Amino acid sequence: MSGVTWRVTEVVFDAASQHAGESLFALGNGYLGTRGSFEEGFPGDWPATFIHGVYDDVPIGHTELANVSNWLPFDLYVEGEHFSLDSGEVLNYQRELVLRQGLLSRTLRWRSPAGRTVDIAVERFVSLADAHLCAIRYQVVPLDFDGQIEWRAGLNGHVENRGVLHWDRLGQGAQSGIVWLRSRTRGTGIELGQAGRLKVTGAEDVTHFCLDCDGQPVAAARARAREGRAIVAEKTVAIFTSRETPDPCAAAIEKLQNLRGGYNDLRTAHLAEWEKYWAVSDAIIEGDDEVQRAVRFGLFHLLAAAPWEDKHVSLGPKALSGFAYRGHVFWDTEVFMLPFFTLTQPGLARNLLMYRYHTLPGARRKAAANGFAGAQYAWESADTGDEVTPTWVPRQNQRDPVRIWTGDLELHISSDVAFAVWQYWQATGDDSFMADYGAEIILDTAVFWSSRVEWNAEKSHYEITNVVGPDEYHDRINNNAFTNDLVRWHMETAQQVWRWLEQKHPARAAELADRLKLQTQTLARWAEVATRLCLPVDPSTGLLEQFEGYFHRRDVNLAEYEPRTVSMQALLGIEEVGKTQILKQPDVLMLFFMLRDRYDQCSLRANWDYYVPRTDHTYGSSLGPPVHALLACEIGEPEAAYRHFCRAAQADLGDVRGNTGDGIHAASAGGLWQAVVFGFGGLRLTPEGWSATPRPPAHWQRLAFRFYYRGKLEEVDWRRETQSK
Ligand code: IFM
Repeated sequence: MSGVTWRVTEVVFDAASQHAGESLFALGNGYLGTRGSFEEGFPGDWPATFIHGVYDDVPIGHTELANVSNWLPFDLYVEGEHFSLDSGEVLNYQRELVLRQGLLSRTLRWRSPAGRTVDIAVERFVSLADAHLCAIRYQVVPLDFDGQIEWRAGLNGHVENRGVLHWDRLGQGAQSGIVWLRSRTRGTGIELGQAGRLKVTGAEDVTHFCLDCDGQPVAAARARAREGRAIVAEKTVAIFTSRETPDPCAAAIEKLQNLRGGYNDLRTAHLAEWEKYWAVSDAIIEGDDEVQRAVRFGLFHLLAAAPWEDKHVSLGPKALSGFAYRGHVFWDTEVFMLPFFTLTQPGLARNLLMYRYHTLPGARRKAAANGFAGAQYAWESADTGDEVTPTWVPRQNQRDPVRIWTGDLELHISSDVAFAVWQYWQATGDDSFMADYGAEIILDTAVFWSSRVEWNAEKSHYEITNVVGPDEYHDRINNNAFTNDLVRWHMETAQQVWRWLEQKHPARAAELADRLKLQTQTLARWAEVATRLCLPVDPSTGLLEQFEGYFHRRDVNLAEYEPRTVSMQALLGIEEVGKTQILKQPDVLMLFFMLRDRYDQCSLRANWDYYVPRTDHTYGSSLGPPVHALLACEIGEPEAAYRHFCRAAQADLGDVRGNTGDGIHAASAGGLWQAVVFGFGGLRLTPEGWSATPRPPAHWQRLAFRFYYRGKLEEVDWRRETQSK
């Protein structure tokens, strides 16, 4: 049995927060993710299953992960009365996600409108041992009657992405107790095949039959149940797409036909895989159960969504748990989530980076379309790597749409990806990845920057104008300190990578030199850009100006707007907030987060003191709090560190921004881990080795985590009692 910090439990179902519950209780297995909707449905629910890479066209947002046919439907009829939480009487209720095991369960006692009482226990999982299998076990105990129990276990093709229909149904049917459904995405032509079957045990007189409802084939069973005796139904579903096999429906049917054993066997194999993940990836915090649970909750969702087979897909800001951001991939993955994978599951990190390698053609198309050389990564990326950020989006209750500039101008993404490649290489020592894939990413994005920077003859320096930095409250700005300094790092690093490649892998270097048109002058140019790129810094204090003219924007005392329940952007409006110094999320401080070793404490202090009071911490971006938590540890402000950390920990479990229903905040989850390990754990990785100087909050009794450094599994295990001896 797992303890309380491994469980997310709900003891009262509140229909008003059902969408948040669907996100919190989502399951995933690196291939697909399914929201925590109820098997029998509930009015207004948003059930969804997303499969990595199954994108389809959509207006405005270009493309989105298409919600696939729902494999959950499992309806119970008690003497003909349909069980649902909005009918009859719910006498007790508990829903629980066991993070350690990837199991979602519900136990409840229900009295039907006609007065029959049953105990219900439903458990489900999406198999981590076989990504194409999902299973549900449904137990019923009649408490005050003998009578007929019927289950209908369906595959529901009537699904949508919030009003957008993505599927053409190609066929459905039943054979030897297995029901199946075939469909195809309308724009991208990806075929989906699902097959399901139902098995009932613990009752006499069981009749299995199939129903052929339009778009919803159903495997059903009817049985006589006796008072006090448990009767159990098991639904097993297999899912494939044409991304893996030419005939996904045949593959799904075959998978079920060849399956040996039942629910318990599948469950055992599934649990064993989760054990393997946690053996390395867990971060242990003793003395603070709430925080421990939140950290594990975040890691669960990251692990649940990380692709372990597919090297052409990546993680969106909601992982596979919700509709928001349409499954597009942002810098959230490389900067916030990836370090967790790089250090604890390097194979998964490599897959995620391979997605960036495979989408280089899209990045090259973007650079070329903008008149630049090399590769310019999309701010929002999907299957091909082409830019899929919406350009104009409708505003609620307003006539005019709003222009979204991030796709055009949030350029730092190209260096964020390069940074993640470098970090991965430094931590793993995976030279073959670097030579075969990583170097090309770093070099071709450097080629892009070299053509993008502008020479200002008057000031005799390079600059980068008209950009958006991490703080999206300000757009179309010049010389964003974060972007410029990251580009400086990028130009320096590209030279290093190039020299390494020439020395260690000369054939590959020659091939890339030819293809990317790299010459001796290219390197000299990178060196020049690195030294002469402008960075607005006050040399006496180390204070960086977020962008040119930032200090002249209106300074606002955020305390004057308290208490509030919405972001400063919602309060002041997009245009007005842009005229102030208010930040949506750390921008200059992101430099200190990412390039910690390039700055000293004095300069961190100056920038911390300036920018923290001007940041919209609670209702700005969820990416901010973990960054502030980590930096507060660095600067020696334990109380602030813990305050920001708790804010990050509550992002979903407390539904701080009221948008957990749209999907969990995966970047915040990855940032939380970084705050634990690099912040409170004080882990530092250098080319010479690693060190850790833990500085946990005063009430933590233990902080322990594992990580791979250059192929070796390492451990930090700090305990308060050993410290005080
Ligand atoms: O990538 C982030 C960005 O930094 C802030 N807006 C939301 C995006 C997706 O999480």
